[in-house]
Amino acid sequence: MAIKNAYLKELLARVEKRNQGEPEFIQAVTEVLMTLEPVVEKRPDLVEAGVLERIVEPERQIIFRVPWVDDRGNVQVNRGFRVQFNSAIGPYKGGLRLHPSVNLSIIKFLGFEQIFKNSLTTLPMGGGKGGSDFDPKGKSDGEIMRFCQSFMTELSRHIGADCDVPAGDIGTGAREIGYMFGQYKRLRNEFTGVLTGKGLTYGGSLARTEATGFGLCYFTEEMLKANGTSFKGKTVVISGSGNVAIYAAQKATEFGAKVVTMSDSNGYIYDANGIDLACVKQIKEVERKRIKEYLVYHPEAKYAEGCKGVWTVKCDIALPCATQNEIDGESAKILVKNGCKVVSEGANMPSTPEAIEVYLENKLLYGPAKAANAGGVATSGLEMSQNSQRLSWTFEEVDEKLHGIMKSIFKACDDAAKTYGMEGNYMAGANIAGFLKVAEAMKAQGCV
Ligand code: NDP
Ligand code: 2IT
Repeated sequence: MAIKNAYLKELLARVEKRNQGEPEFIQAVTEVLMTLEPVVEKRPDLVEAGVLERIVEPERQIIFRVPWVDDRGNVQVNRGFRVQFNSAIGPYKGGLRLHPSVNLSIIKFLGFEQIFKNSLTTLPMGGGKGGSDFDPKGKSDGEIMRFCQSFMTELSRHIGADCDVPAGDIGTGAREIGYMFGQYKRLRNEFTGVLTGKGLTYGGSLARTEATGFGLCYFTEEMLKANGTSFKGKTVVISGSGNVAIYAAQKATEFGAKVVTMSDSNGYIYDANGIDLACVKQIKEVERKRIKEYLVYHPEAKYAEGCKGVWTVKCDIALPCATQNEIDGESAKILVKNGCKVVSEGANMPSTPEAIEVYLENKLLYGPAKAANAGGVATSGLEMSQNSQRLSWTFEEVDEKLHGIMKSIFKACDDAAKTYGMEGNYMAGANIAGFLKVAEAMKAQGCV
């Protein structure tokens, strides 16, 4: 797929020139612009209002030094980021990624996608993302705490419950959010909902931990239902073994599927009997060990080094839940050859453009990340509502709201794809539906 519309082509060329050396960001923008062709043709008013030129440029980008002292008394320095991309429909909202691969390109691609994802949730949240190239692996609790405190010391100047509300992402879970929240409260002398994904004893929402994985399965079940099928009896391949992967595996299993793989950045496990999730939770959430440990509990399972091999396992449904560009064109072809009919994305941008081509050519049901993994941030939005009300809802209330939101996201994607002549292309549907709400808000608020 290439962009044909002259205006969009020229806009993309300008984005490429202005953001050289940022391949992930350019990849994310290219995909969105490509699918907006019919919108640009139907809505010259949005083009005239300069919405597209403005939406590809972050409102504000903050890059800062994060100094901290390790357990040996040595000074370490990391780089911190917060990209406040778009606030047309609400305060900036999006996670914080802690991973050695983090750079401006990665934070910008995530922040850009977050604009459309947050719009799809139906809740009033703008788009943002942040993080650091800090590697939490192998660090002591004390080191994690000192890093988080230093990171928040600078970040606290730029965020706030009505301005920008960060949350978790790769490498940032409840422990890290807790240390960051404590530091923010101490610095500002304010107990507010400035972060989501908080612990349940200090303002966190029930079901936030489960939300992204559960939401992914709720979205996928809707997509399957609309196409006359369901999770029941299907074999599912999942990558990753973190927050998203674990709760996707749990809900897919509850829906009657058999999950046979999970992975980490070292390799993957294959259990023909279906993954024992209690065991994965023990290894990952309690012991913080590698997925290979699964063999200690289940010697009959198989482990293979390298994470790409997970896509060679035969399945009906693939749920990538680890990281960006984890499925390339070659892996997509192997999935199709092995009979896979559905790819639904828990991770952000896990499929390369070549992989997406393969899905579309072979008429797979393809649930794009912006829609399929929006349950996490949607539940963060519900946490913000509870914090504002100073109330907390039951697990069942939050889960029911999440389920309703994921159904409405699927419907929005399906309807937009049909309205713009691309029935069944939920990627185009998600981009268009997410874009239109933000674009109307940007137009109404004038050139800001
Ligand atoms: P976690 O840190 O809990 O888990 C990440 C998992 O992915 C781990 O198993 C990790 O393995 C693996 N992984 C990370 N980076 C790589 C890599 N470069 N190569 C191979 N494997 C890798 O993160 P989450 O589960 O929260 O996030 C997973 C994905 O879901 C990300 O793309 C994130 O942006 C997205 N997402 C998360 C949401 C949330 O609410 N948490 C919401 C929406 C999307 P290892 O331990 O070896 O690093
Ligand atoms: O990518 C994502 O949507 C997240 N990491 C969750 C963001 C949030 O604010 O809950």
